[in-house]
Amino acid sequence: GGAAVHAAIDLGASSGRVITGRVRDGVLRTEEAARFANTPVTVPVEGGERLHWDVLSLYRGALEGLRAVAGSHGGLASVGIDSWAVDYGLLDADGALLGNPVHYRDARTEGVPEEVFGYLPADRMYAVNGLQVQRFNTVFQLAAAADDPQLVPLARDALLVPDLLGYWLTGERVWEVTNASTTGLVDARTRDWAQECLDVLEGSFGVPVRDMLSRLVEPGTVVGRLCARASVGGAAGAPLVVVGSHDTASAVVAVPAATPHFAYVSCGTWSLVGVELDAPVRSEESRAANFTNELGVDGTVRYLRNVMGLWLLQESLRTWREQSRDVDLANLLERAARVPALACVVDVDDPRFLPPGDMPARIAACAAERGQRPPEGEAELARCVIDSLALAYRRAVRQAAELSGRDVEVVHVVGGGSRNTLLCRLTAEATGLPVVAGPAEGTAAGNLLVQARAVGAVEGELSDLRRIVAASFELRRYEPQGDRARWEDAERRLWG
Ligand code: ADP
Ligand code: LRH
Repeated sequence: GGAAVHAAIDLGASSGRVITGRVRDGVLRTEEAARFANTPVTVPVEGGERLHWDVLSLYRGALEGLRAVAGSHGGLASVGIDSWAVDYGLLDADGALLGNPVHYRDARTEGVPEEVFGYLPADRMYAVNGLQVQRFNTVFQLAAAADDPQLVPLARDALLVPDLLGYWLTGERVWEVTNASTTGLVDARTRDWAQECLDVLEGSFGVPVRDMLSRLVEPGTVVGRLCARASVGGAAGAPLVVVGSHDTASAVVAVPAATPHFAYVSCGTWSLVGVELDAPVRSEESRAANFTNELGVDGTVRYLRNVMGLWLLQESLRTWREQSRDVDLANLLERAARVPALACVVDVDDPRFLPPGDMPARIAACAAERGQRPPEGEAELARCVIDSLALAYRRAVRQAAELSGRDVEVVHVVGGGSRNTLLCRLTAEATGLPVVAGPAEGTAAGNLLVQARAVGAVEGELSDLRRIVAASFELRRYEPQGDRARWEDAERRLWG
């Protein structure tokens, strides 16, 4: 009995999970019902290789989780789905999936932004979509795939990953707008399609993209009900709520801020660092700093920069494992905390770090290029990554505040990285601002609260949802202590 149970399907780059939640007396109680690996797969193609998401295994993990929670709760009040941004599946005329979605870290988009800017210059594009240039933005992926026989003429529809799963569960095809805003195809002011960007794909690349899009929907919309034929067991009939289906949009909903004067670090595989605004910033300075205007829940704009994130550490751990050195994360971080600070820093956003591969070797090479002694051993390497991340957060928080005119008094760290006490402590020191860490499952919390509100289980604005988050999770506060000047020195070492 009691409050209705909502289920969030949250697909992160490092794992997928099904998390249930119910709201009672202003408190959200969550429970992790299922967690499954998200392991990309590389396969050979003519003249090279391609990196794919294993989307069917993710769907299976989600289905198993849904069936289990619906069974134990006697049904579900609602379901919502979020995932990483930009990637899509293609459907044929029968609505069948064409191939496996390609991973944004695949090499096929190398050099493609420059090619697209030959038709629509970067400043014109930014004036419309307000998006930072990342070679994996959907607009560049579609341009890169223009000659792919699965795209033209076979594909009739494209759906972003959460909307693809939503289609399998309900039969409804939509484009959720926060996630759509990461594609490069949406106008950041109107929250509608950016005709100039669609034109360039159609006119210059021959990709009939308009035929492949469905209606844009705002978070909080019920798009359909889970069909029994999707093998969802007792979850059949539950409403599917379109939430902030971009994981970062859901994470920002769950920032437990008590004032508008906050910056956030949504800290997982990526670190998304920025502020929340009412309107996009499309100045030339903003474009030069590669800040992005992604759309948020309730008409907001997520003004942020992508920082390469804990990917650097994850991929180092994977590299070591491949070399038969199994390193435990908690132990590694303890050892890293004892390594002297800022001995070696790298620009974490160096594009060479984007693809999978030997990460410690790439980090060492970047350190050496700057005349630094490269990290030796695992603890020094981890320390270099964490110092370098804190340094990048310092710069991004300051630039977000300067470029948007928003005063920032506190930095909220949400996501798995909020559990990294060394990183949080150094972020406070580097930014000179208090850091509030948690919730670690912020994305799922934001997903659940937008569902709960859509079906009438809670009401209010973002500030009300944030009050619920603050009351529901244990948060840790880090005061800015230590020597700020050494961060200034390190910043000069990297960026002059
Ligand atoms: P994503 O959504 O991109 O899959 P998460 O938000 O789940 O990422 O964050 C995963 C990261 O969080 C891991 O790579 C790890 O660095 C960090 N993390 C998770 N748990 C802990 C922990 N107990 N201590 C330190 N770091 C942690
Ligand atoms: C984080 C994230 C980020 C995007 C990236 C592709 O998971 O959604 O916001 O830029 O993945």
